[in-house]
Amino acid sequence: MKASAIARANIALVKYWGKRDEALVLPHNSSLSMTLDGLTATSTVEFGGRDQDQVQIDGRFLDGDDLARVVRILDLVRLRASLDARARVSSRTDFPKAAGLASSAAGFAALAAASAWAAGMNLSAQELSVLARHGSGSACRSVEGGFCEWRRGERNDGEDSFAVQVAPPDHWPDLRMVVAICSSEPKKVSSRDAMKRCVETSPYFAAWAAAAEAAVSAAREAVLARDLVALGQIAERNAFQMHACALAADPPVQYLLPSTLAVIEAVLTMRAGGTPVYCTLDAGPNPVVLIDATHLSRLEIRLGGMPGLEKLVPCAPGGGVAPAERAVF
Ligand code: 2P0
Repeated sequence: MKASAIARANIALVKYWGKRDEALVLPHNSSLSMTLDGLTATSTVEFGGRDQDQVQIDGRFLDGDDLARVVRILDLVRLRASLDARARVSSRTDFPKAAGLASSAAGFAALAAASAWAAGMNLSAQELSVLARHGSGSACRSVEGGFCEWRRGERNDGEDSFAVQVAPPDHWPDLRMVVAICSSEPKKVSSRDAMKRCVETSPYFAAWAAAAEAAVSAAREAVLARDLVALGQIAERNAFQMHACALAADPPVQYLLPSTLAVIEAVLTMRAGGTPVYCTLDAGPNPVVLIDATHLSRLEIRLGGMPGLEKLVPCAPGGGVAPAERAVF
């Protein structure tokens, strides 16, 4: 009744931003992401031997809403496995949380797999993706490696809302997503609250969702063709559209720092100078730069020493959830 899983973060090239059903975590639009080879979360789950669920992340015991999100996954697993036992859960992440990096995606993908395996269930990738989605929307895209498309689905019960792999990691091994860490402080407004505010108040929300839905098939074709120029244009435009939608919310959702804009400016300048380089930006101040591995050192030189830029974290395409070699406990 004990199992451990490792999963990796993903960064969206076409973003998920806005829920049509908050309880079931169903998105308004489909999205497409790359699973990263670094930035991992490991989760160990053990059922039995206690009278209530106990959950730790990086040594901290969860309570309130954070605990409820994990218990929701455990409850779904217990229901499906006809299991009554409470669980001990402990997860460990190797990157800064709540800094615009998708730690919840890796964490909930690892949790979904570890809890299903600990309950003795051998679920398909699709079933794990649905399960992970209940914890955090973007987690459904970290179940598989490489390039994944989360299809929004049409059903009210969410059973057709899961991610599928578009291409495995070795399809495009030279693509890099370079996380430019401008701040590793927790963000002021969570993605969950920010996207809710956008759905409810941004006059641009409908336009955002329609444009993002249309961008997914174009992004899929660009991934399959390994076309960095096409993919970069789609991803960059999509990220700016998401932030435009967020800035137009009431009150505005503003994640950008001066150093965020400086990195974006540097990327635009490099591109004007002939280097194929693009950026995307999640719900936080840390731009993620898309570039081919052969041009990585050029980027590092260009951004090196930039005020306010803490660190560059280059990531290649990574794998999906897998049994962890070392348990957290
Ligand atoms: C994404 N983000 O597609 C987008 C882009 C942030 C910006 O998915 O409320 O932590 O738990 O479903 O998955 C972050 O949102 O939100 C996210 P919930 P989640 O990666």
